[in-house]
Parts: sequence; C-alpha cells; structure tokens
Amino acid sequence: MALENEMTEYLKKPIGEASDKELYEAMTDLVRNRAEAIPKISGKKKLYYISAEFLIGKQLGKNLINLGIYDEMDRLLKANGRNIDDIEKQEQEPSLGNGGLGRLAACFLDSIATLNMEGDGVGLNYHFGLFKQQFRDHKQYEIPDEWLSAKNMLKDTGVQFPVRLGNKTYMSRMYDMDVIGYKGGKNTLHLFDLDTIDESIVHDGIAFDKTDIEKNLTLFLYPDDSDKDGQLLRIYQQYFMVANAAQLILKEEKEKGHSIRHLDQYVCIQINDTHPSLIIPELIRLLIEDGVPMKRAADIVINVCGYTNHTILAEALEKWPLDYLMKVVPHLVPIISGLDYAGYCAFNANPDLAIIDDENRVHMARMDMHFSHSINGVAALHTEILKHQELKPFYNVYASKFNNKTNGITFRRFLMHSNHELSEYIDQLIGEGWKSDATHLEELLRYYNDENVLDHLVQIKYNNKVRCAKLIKEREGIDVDPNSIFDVQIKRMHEYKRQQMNALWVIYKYLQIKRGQKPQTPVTVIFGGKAAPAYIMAKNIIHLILCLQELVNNDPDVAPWMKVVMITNYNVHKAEILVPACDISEQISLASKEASGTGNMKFMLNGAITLGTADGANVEIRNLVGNDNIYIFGKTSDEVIGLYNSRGYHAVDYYNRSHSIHEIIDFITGPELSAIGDVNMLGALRDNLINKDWFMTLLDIESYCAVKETAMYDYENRAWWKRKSLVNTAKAGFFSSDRTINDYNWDIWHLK
Ligand code: 26Q
Repeated sequence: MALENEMTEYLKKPIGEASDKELYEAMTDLVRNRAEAIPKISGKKKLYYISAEFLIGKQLGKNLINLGIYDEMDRLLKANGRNIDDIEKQEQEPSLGNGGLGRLAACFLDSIATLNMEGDGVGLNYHFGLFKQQFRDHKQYEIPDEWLSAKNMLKDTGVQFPVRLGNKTYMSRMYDMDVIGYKGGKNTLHLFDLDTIDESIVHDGIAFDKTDIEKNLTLFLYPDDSDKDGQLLRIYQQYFMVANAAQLILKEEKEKGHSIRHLDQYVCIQINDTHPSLIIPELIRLLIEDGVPMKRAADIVINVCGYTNHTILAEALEKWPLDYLMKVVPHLVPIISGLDYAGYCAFNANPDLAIIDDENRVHMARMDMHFSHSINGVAALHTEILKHQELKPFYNVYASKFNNKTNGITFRRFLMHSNHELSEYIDQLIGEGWKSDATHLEELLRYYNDENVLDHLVQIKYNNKVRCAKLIKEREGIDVDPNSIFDVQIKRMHEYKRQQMNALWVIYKYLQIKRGQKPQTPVTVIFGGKAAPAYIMAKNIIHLILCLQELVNNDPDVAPWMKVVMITNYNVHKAEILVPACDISEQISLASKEASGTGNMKFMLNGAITLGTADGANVEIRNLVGNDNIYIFGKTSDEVIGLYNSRGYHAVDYYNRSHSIHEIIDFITGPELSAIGDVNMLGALRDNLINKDWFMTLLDIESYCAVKETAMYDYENRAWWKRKSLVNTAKAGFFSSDRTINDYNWDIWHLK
C-alpha cells in the first residue's frame, strides 16, 4: 500500500490511468529519491575505478532489484493491469561502452556497492555513446545514439574543474549517478562533460569536425582514430577523464582532512586497460606541484595504482607519439620523460622496458607497469600468457606485481533480472543463500536425478526461447521456432573472435541440407555485435552474415531446418533476452586471444552449454563443469603461440588440401551470395581468409564443424542435455563478480 501511495503521489493520478512513459518517469523519480536516502558507503580507504567505458545497461529494473522492491512493484503494476517489462522498455539504454571491458566495469560497481566497499567509478559522459547500429543493403551503418534524450539517473552536481587541454583551459562539469548495492549501501559513478559540446556538428551518420575540441570532446566513445586528428581527440578525451579524476580525488581527500602526501593511505586507483594511464603522470605532476620530490611522488603513485590488462592484441596496446602528447598535454611531457629516464637508469637502458621507444612513442602499458604496484590479467590462462609471453620482460623484473583476477558478472542483472523465472525457481529449490554467496548454487546438484526439477528447468528455457523469438520477430521480422536449437554468438565483431568461422559453419550446414542431410532438430543461429566503423574486415563479416541470413531464411529447402538471425544494434538489454534463451554458447576465439570473455559466464549461469576453444575463462569453465558438460575444440594456446612464433601457419595450404574447406570458402563468392551481396566485400573476405587469415580460422574449422555435430547430436538426448544444463548453472557461482571483487580487495585494494 505504501508503495502504491508513493507512486500515485509522483503520478498525480491512478496507476491504471498513466501512460507507460509516465509510469517510467514516476518509477525513476521514486528510485532516485529512495537512493538519496541511502547513506554513502565509507571505509578506511576509497577506490576510484577509472574507465573509458561503463556499459551499465538500463538502470530501472536493476535498481528496483537492488532496493529490494522489484517484486512488490511488479505485483502492484500487475494489480493495476500493467506490465513491468513494458515500463522498463521506456528507458533508453546508456550507451557508455562497447563490450566486455565496459560491462565488467559496470558489474564491478554493482558488486563493490553490494559488498559495502567504498568505491566510485570515474568516466566520461558521452552524449552519443557508442554509435547505434543499423543495417541496410546487408551492411552496417552508424548513427548517433541519443540516449540522453529520455529521463535518466544522471544528476548535475554543479561541480566543475579547470582542465588544461593543449594551451587552453576548459571548465568541466561533473554528472553523478547513484550506484545502489543489493541490499547494501551506495556509491557513485562520476561522468565528466563540457558544457560547450555541440551535438549539431554531427552529420552524415557519425561524422564531425574532429579538431573542434570545445564542441566535440565528449560526443562519442571511441571516435574514429584512423587519422591524426582522431588520435589527438582520443588523447584529449583520456586526459580530460583523468585530470578530472585527479581533481575529484584531491578534493575529496581534502574534505576528509587528509594530506595529498599520504594519498596512498587512503586512496587506491584501478586503471582499466591503458585508456586512463595518464592518471600516473598527472598525479605525479600534482604531487610535485605540492612540493613532494619526484622520487617520493612516484612511490606514492605506485602504492596507489593498480593496472588491469584486458588484451594481448598488439593493436589495442596504446602507443602515442610523443609529439602528439606534446600538443595535448605539454605539461605532462617533462614528467613522462622523467619517468622514462628513471626506468632507463634502473634497468640498464633495456629497450624492452622503455616507456618511450626509439621512435619516440610512449607505451602506455609500460608506464602502467612501472608505476603501479599490481598488474593483473583477467583469467588464469591470460595472466600466464602475460607473464611468460606478452609482458615477459616486465615479469622478469616485477614478478611480485603480477596477479590473476578471473573476471565475473553480477548475478543480480544476469540471473535475477534477466531470468526472473529461473531465479525464483532456484529460490524454491535451494533457498536464497546463493544471492549473497553464489557458490551455494552447487546445491542444485542435489536435483541431478530429479526428473521433475529437470523438466521444469527445460520448461523455463523454453519460455525464455518464446520470449526471445518474439523479440526476433518484432525487431528483425524473422520467424524462429522455439523448438529449434538456439545457437548464439553475441559479442563485439572481431576477427579474433571468429564470427567468420561460425558463418562458414552456416555455409557448411546449408550445403549439407541442400544435399538432403538434414539435422535431427532444426537450428537457429543467432549473431549480434557491432563492428568498429573503420574496421573493414569486421564489416565484411557482418555483410556475409546478413547475406547468409537472406539466403538461408528464404530457401524453402533449408529454412525449415536452419535459420540465421543477425540481431540489429546488440546491447545489454538484448543480451538479457538472448542469454536466457540460449542452448549452445559460441565462444570460439583463436586460443590465446580472448583474455577472458564474460558472455561465456552469463550463458553458463543461464544453463547454456559452452562450445568453445580452450581460451580465456573457457578453460576455467571446463575445469569446473568437467569435459562431459562443455564442448572444447581446436588448437591450444601453446600450439597457436608456437605457430605465430614459427610463422608456420599458411591458410592457403588448408584451402588447397581440403575439398570441403575449398567448397565452403568458394561459396562466399559463388552465384548464390553474389546475387544478394556486394561482390567486392565478399571477395575481400574470401581473399583474406585464403591469403591472410590472421586469426587462423581455417586451422580450426574442421574440428569446429565436427564438435558442433556432436553437440547437436547430444541435444537429441534430452535426458543427458538437461543434466548438462543443470551442472552449468550449479557450477557458475565462481563467476560471480562478488567473488572477483573480494579477490581484488584482498590482494590489491585492502579497502575495509
Ligand atoms: C584501443 C586503442 C585505440 C582505440 C580503441 C582501443 C580499444 C578499445 C576498446 C581497445 C580495447 C577495447 C576493449 C576491450 C575489451 O572489451 N576487452 C575485453 O575485456 C573483457 C573484460 O576483461 C574480457 O573478458 C575480454 O576477453 C576482452 O576482449
């Protein structure tokens, strides 16, 4: 009753008479005010998690859950003939991230607040976030994502800091969003912006004048950096983010009566990949300004900072030309040169450890490793590769700084919110203990031989597939059968993730069906993901998938047995509908290249079976569920690293040697697809697969097709499959981000 009164007060009319938009706005106000009343968490030490991305997803449903009023609100709305899902749909999803790195930051904020640790996020308030994806003529187009146009959780704090960019000083503005823990306290996500941003300079999709910092600085996440102006803009963004972070930290410390000279007693900073690395010279600069000697300043910063690496791909390890930094942050260049010189003296001029290389490029990750006390990878295999391959020179001199922190996901969003039915059924089976200690999910194994429970779980999966099929019909106009196998690959488009290998499997299966070899159960192959606007090959892969979608779904011989769906503008909200509906989770990166993956964990938790390579966290999933409950294929990371080192991989040999590979690859430019698509794009993709194939698709394609046959065959054995599914959910507790955050706190932050 209290909630109903509160709602009608905001609405000024009965619930049944309000529009969905009015209800959404009233509920958002209600959440904002409830959050206001929650005390801020305070502890011995405070963490600042600085990140270019916070892929936080829609806030309303998650906040209702964390406030403990989701079910009550759901009942109240139902009693008034309304549906909570329709109201949640009114929210625009904040487009502040790209993929795993940004989603991880969001899961971490949720867990930090839930565990009552004092820790805020610091990032940028991108007006158009990452672009919005559209498809036309089987190609990706990008348009601005106007996520700020609807009511949201941001608050203008009125706090402003002066930030020097180049030779001018700009005033920033800080917007805050409350981060409400599950039955816990409250922290803050701080997003910085400029008042002078001019959204009207964007034209023709997402093009704009890249030189006009005052108008463009926070327009987009990852503006195209294929030219110098784009690269300068990225450095401006990065410095703007950390200069604000530094001033916020010092302001808060001053308010608490702490001296900047004792920063390391009260503050820790986690550097999320290299994008916030300039926080290191910036803090050292501020300490020196305060009269602290350089060496002491560097030691304080080392004690404060921890660095997380998320990738071993060379192109993602940022190296900025020193003269670009000279233009953007002239006041930091003497500091960076000083830090480089200190390393030069300490390590006998070893060029592998130099921050500034002999081409005058500044290696951001190297600066992070010298001036942090902790360097972590994001899954066990990834950390081992960092230690013994990619970052070996640093491991040789800083072995004790290296540690692993296997990623995790928040079960509040990826089970309680996205799969409400399963979540409630789990409560019935084992109680609610799993919500505060996720390892309790193992108690589900008690039901390993309980056919009633297993069948109920199958029914929940089916219901989720019906909901997903509805989304696909509404958004993509494609009919899919909830009784088919849902085989799902949703993630950023990248050659190393090998969506192209899955597309080649579609061709393989298409040809089989055309020859009369039909699968026992029809299969629905679902893709979703965005390609970076300047990444030609990723766009070519999208093109192939969209052409296959058209060919396969319209071929009456094939469509009853296989459908292909490319989800438009894949985002967190769509993930929440796709993940609970999945039977087979595609995690098929080239071994050694996927640092961890976190989608793999979301699928596992929701009872999908992983089909993947021995890469990233897949290895840890296998160790937990055992070989009977996962499908692992392909070359190992040691084998792949060996092939790179010996330059022993030549895709063309695989193409020439195997009739089947030859046939599949040639199909890309054959008459069927040429009639649908762009022959230049398809030709470039085929050519790349035969002559370059940097991520060794053809190396693993045969074992991939073989294992997928096995998985589809096993799916027929329903008694077996439902047990595999149960084991996956039961063993997923390890991947709770609560566990990950406790590990960070124990080894790196020491917050409480
Ligand atoms: C770098 C230079 C220039 C422009 C852009 C970038 C850039 C942008 C985004 C580099 C990397 C990213 C994002 C990386 C990312 O999302 N990595 C993922 O992080 C997850 C969380 O740790 C892991 O699970 C994934 O394996 C990893 O791919």
